[in-house]
Amino acid sequence: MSDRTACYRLYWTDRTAALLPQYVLEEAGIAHEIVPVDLTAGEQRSDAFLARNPAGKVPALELPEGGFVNETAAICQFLIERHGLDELAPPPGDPYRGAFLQWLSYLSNSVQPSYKLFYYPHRYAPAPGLEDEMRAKALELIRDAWRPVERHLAANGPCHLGGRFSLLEAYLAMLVMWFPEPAALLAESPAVRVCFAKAAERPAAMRCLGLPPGLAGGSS
Ligand SMILES: N[C@@H](CCC(=O)N[C@@H](CS)C(=O)NCC(=O)O)C(=O)O
Repeated sequence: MSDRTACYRLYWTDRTAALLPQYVLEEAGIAHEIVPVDLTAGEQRSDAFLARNPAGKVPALELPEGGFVNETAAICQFLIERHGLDELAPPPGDPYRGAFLQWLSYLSNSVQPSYKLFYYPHRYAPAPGLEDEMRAKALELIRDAWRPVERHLAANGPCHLGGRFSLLEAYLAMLVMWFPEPAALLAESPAVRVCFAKAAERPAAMRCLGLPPGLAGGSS
């Protein structure tokens, strides 16, 4: 689409958190343009990109009327509210609203950042040459971050909000796919696997989040 003001522009990189707002846009059929950002070339640190998102991260969402909303959870929540996508999140006043916000915050603030240490060990290792140790430690932290999710889903699943599908299942599925061996995480977290399968029932989630067919098995 050539008219910059006609639709949302999502600054996006494959296999990153940008896949989640892409999923919301596609699930809801909202007109948008994907603008690839080359993280390996450091494009996120260019002046042009920092003017879009001062944090130097994807995703960044440019609004049709101008201006930006950044941060994965905020972008998704913003789109859901603005377009009345109640099937993706309980609206204010809904009895499930509190639980939705709780788990949105947990996935965004605890599970998602735990992966940073694994994927950017050079940034966090206490000294050069300790990247392998950092990655091993990071895997422990990632598993620790998943434990409360597994506990909650085992007691209250199959979805975060019981039987009610929401954005949270897609968020979980994206984060499962970031695990070095997603099948291993699903094997050791049976309730996460069932929840992952709920996301895999949605064609837009399969497509946008790159979920491999058959990975979760059934959603029994
Ligand atoms: N809190 C931000 C984190 C975004 C983030 O860390 N994005 C990563 C990709 S998943 C990124 O852009 N990394 C590039 C870098 O750190 O240089 C959000 O949830 O949107």
